[in-house]
Amino acid sequence: MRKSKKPIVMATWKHGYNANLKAYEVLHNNGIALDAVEFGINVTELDSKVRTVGYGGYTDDEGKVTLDACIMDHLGNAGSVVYLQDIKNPISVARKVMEKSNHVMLAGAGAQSFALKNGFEKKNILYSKSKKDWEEWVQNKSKLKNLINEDNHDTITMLALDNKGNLAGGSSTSGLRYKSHGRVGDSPIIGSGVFVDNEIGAAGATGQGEEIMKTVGSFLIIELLKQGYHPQKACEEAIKRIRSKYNKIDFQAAYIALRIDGEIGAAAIQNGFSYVLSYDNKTNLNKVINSD
Ligand code: SD4
Repeated sequence: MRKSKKPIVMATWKHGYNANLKAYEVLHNNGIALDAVEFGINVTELDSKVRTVGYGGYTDDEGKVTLDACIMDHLGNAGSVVYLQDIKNPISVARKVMEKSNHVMLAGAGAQSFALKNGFEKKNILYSKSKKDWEEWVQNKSKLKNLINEDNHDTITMLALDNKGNLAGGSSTSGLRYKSHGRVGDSPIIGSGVFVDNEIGAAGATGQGEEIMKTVGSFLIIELLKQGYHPQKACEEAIKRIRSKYNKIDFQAAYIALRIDGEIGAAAIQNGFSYVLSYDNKTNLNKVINSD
């Protein structure tokens, strides 16, 4: 398949806008897709207004912020951290795991100790508002509904294609709000949260991680692209695999996909999902309407 040599970046949710601007700037200056993904996602991780990524993220049910992230490059290399505490930029730690260790995934205290040995600083990432929100939630748990909008779902997942025709993808999250202590979602799982195959494309997810993991959604999309599906149809099919298991669905899950020729796709279980696309020096927020 012909490779697009025009830089493209896609990211989930509207907060992906600033992340995309950064990533696109990297690509525009002849940077590589991997840097674009890392530096773009860093923007969201450091923004305390984004409540389910990095600093500012909601806590788990015990009042702790635990972060998950993964990154994958055009050679099929991958790095991931799960249940990482007190480090502001999990996507950068994931990249270090990929580049400086013999492993793909590091968890918890081990991931943190690896980060500290590799130049990251230990910081309190429990934002005052997140602490207050958790304290209120503990007092009145029943009030929290399973929200399906960006107040609850806003993991950043980003896919980038650079001007050499190389792809990269990454994801970073504090996971579902008030998740069980110790719970890990799809976002740091290679093949579920993100998958990159430089022969054909990249795909990534956001939403209810349990459902994405059970269907290995991002890898599925890449396999469908290999079978000839357009990225839009591949995302829709991956959503169908989740939807077909339930009569009634009260959670959100969504996918984005980017093929090496520049074709894209996005699909979601519920209305309300949006993604940001940067291409041809333009950056736009796009709403995805559930086609059912
Ligand atoms: C998770 N997939 O931890 C993440 C949550 C998410 O938008 O994407 N929210 O399950």
